[in-house]
Amino acid sequence: MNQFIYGLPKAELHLHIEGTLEPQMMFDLAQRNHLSLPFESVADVQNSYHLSNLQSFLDLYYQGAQVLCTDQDFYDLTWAYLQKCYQQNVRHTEIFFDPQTHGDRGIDFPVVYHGIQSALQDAKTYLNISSHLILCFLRDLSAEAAMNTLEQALPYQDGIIAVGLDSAELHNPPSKFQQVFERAKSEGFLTVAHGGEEAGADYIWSAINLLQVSRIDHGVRCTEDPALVTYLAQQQIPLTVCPLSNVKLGVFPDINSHNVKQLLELGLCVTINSDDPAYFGGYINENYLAVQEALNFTNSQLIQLAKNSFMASFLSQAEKDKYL
Ligand code: ES4
Ligand code: ZN
Repeated sequence: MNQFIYGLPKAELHLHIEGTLEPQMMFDLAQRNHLSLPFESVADVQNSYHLSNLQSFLDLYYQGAQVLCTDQDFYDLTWAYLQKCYQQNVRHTEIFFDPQTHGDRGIDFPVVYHGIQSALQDAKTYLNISSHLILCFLRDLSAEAAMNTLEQALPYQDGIIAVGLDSAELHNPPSKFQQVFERAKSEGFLTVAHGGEEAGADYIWSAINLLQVSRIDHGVRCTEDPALVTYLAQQQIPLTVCPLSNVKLGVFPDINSHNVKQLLELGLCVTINSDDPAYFGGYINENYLAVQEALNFTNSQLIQLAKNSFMASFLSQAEKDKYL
């Protein structure tokens, strides 16, 4: 089974590049940038990861991201993730980045962008891995700050396919960003949004109706509203599900209770992804393996999940057809 999952060609559609910062790299980059960390050792970092909900994770994630300073740092971070993709037969990846996490501590947009983008270009050349970049707005910051970030991104639009919404979901509904997303769409960006992770089905509805998203990131709480499940199935609006993340952050009490198999069997276009693999205990194959062990997918269901990942991607139809 392990080999079967490893061998499947996959696309990853829900991956925060800052969430791939492994403790060893956190230490290396802190040293390179002459920054001190509140940890004694790599093991100490791992032991500090007591995650209980989204906010407890975000606090660690934003703290960790502070070691990322130069374009080389962003290159090294991204390149390490892309090597994982190569090892795990991820042929295409759509990566979120959070420019506000860096801009707010004086790291300018072009530094972040160029570091990530040059690793993506090298991955195409040397690893034959294709990619897209998705700019995420931090939804706990203001709509004005998001608009400002969008304006900073306009000169780099050729390399950014979509905008998304991440960070603390509760009390930060999609409606807060309706104008920003309208501007983004008018500039030619596609849209996605996290939804139905911490908050309920109403946030998924408003991401669809107010932000016209192409996909919902997470979306697992859609089952609280049968009419929404029917709509997602009919419209084949993809959900980018992240099983290990959901268990670590208490969205489900354990992996056996995860609803990803139920969603697949209800006819939804669900995909499996890793979210923040350095924090949640595994990259994409570990996510596939965890749900396979707990929920017993058939081989054809596993193939369906992998095909869904290409179908739900922002590749052109001709590029998708190579994998379907
Ligand atoms: C995130 Cl799991 C998750 N949810 C919301 N925002 C995020 N940013 C990074 N990981
Ligand atoms: Zn996420």
